[in-house]
Amino acid sequence: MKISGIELRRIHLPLLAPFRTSFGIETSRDVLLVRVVTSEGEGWAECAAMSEPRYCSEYVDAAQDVLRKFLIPALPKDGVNAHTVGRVLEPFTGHRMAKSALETAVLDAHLRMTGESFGSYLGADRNRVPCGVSVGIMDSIPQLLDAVEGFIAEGYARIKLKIEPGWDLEPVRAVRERFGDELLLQVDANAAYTLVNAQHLAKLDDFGLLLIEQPLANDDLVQHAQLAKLLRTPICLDESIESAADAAAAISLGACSVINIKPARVGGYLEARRIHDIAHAHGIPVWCGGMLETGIGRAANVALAALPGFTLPGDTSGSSRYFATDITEPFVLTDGHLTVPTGPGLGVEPLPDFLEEVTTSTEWITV
Ligand code: SMG
Ligand code: MG
Repeated sequence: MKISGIELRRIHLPLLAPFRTSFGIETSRDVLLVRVVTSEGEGWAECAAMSEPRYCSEYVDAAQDVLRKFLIPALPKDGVNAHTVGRVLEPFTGHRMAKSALETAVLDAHLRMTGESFGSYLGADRNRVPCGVSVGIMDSIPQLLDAVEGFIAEGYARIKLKIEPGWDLEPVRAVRERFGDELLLQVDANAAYTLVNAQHLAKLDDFGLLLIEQPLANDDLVQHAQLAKLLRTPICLDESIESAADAAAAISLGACSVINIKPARVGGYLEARRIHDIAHAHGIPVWCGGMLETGIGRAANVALAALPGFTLPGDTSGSSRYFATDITEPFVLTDGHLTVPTGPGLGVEPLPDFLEEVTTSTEWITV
């Protein structure tokens, strides 16, 4: 496969409702799309980087910059596939979301050429996946209960509540009391606490949560291991796990007993599958995280979520949880599940007219 060039396209999509986490509020998405044009056809991917470096150090302008200046120029002229992309990008430190987008677009082009779907390529063993929904921090408990009630009515298989100091025990208690012990419920702190808060976090043990996600700072593996000894609620790591090596370290330290796998955070779907394999071999359940993706990113995430080790519902919600109109055919929740696309590659593509409508810039880079 020979790459002739790569288009970096920015789109702007308003979110249907603001999404508040412990690190900030997202009201719209400024998404970088990567389109690889090869001798055999095209491939698409979405870069998960947000507008500001809050969830992690990457942000969308920087991702476009590093792709333009370093990552795309490093690609070989010919004979490129997803594995070679990973290898040639290895010397560049960090920038995993940018790397993931490039590798995924090349993989999509390759799979469209061979006619295989992402799910089949990655090793999916199911044709649909149960889905959860991540519920942001709200202004009041009644507002939160209304939101959760709506998601349960839509059929979501589990609820994740975003928490932060001052918005933790009360919202969890209120949701438990209102919706009962059967509801699959978990929380995500996005690194908002320190080990000093251990006694407070231990009070969450009373609520039968599936897990607490990323309570402490991203680089605090050792302290997560200490916290794990003080809580009955299982600790799940998100931000802390940037590679298969990180996953192996976290598991052997006892820093987590569950892993949220986000392909973008770890540099792509190949590394995501390695993490899945390591976790599966250790009996550590994994689930697929989300970065408020459009249908392009969602398609690949849903395929990954169909691998055998993904035993917990992911943050792979339907398109209508995010956008009035998605840039692909929408992903629609049916009976709490999304269907794994079966067409070649991602199995979805942007709808051309709507894509043009939401595009804010395009840049063409000849390879
Ligand atoms: O895609 O539904 C989604 C969002 C899921 O909560 C979610 N993501 O830490 O897991 C997480 C956050 C990171 C993105 S917040 C802007
Ligand atoms: Mg998280």
